[in-house]
Amino acid sequence: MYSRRKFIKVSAAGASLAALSSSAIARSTLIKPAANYPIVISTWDFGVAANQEAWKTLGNGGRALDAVEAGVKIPEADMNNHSVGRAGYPDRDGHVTLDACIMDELGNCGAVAGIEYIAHPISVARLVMEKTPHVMLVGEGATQFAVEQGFKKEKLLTPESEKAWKEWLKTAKYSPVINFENKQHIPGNQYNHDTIGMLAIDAKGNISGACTTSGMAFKLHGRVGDSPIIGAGLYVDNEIGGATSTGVGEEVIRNVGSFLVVELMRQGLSPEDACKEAVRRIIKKKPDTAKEIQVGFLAINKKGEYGAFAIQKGFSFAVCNAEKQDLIIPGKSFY
Ligand code: SD4
Repeated sequence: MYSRRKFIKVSAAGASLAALSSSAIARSTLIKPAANYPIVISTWDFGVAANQEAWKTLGNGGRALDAVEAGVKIPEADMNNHSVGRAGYPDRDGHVTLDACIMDELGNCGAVAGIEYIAHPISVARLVMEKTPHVMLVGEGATQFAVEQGFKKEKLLTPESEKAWKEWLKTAKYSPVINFENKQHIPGNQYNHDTIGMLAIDAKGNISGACTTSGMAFKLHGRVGDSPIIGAGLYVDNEIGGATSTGVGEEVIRNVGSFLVVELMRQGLSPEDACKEAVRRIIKKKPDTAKEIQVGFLAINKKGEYGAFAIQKGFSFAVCNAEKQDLIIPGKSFY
């Protein structure tokens, strides 16, 4: 565990580093030295376990990038989580296709979309970032790359997921359930969507983020949501902050949601107000659609302040820092 003394020392070093780099930043976003980090936040209450895993890295002075990768691998591996990773629900044709992206403090990023047979898409996304000249690999090419990198190719469709898919096929009605992420424990529920988006600031004040999902359950084969798209499902600017999203990805992509949230923070909005404004734009563009769906944004700024906002009530997020490792906060919403 990270000692309080060491924490203060490293935080102070991080804050002065941050202050140094702030000379390049617009005046409105000048950073006050603050000891609000290390910190990690993530979407939904299942983010608690993911945050705690990330904290093992952050609390020991590790890098935010390593923390977010390790953190989101927890729901990716969770056999009870039917919307992220291994046990994710399949698409309309019975394929489990996963989307993920990752972004670091230097603006490096990597992503995979529609990857099949690989349980940890976030780690493949990281290798796309680190080992290729590209940002995103999709479908078979992404799987091929993963196998070349030593990932195990395995069948991901679990008997439970297959059963749910066959049940869904009886009506084959595609209608995302609002806040499905919080309802997974309810037997017989309709399973439609879920994502973990995670943002961390390490002791040096550096920000990274990760986002991973199986996307909307029973989607068309080949459908890609916002989660692996840099700027939509995730965006990090180390001078300003980071943002991530959850919910119906099409509406997030239309508004380049996470990039928008970061840009709004650059203009001086608090994380919560920036998320609120991004949600407001989604509602304004398609008010009727918005009544039927959920979209939530989560953001953190360079000072370690965080906030969230969603279309519908029921969105929550998890926070972990030196003081408390299992905080769940209800997100505010318009409806
Ligand atoms: C998607 N945004 O594929 C994802 C799904 C999601 O909470 O976030 N669900 O559109």
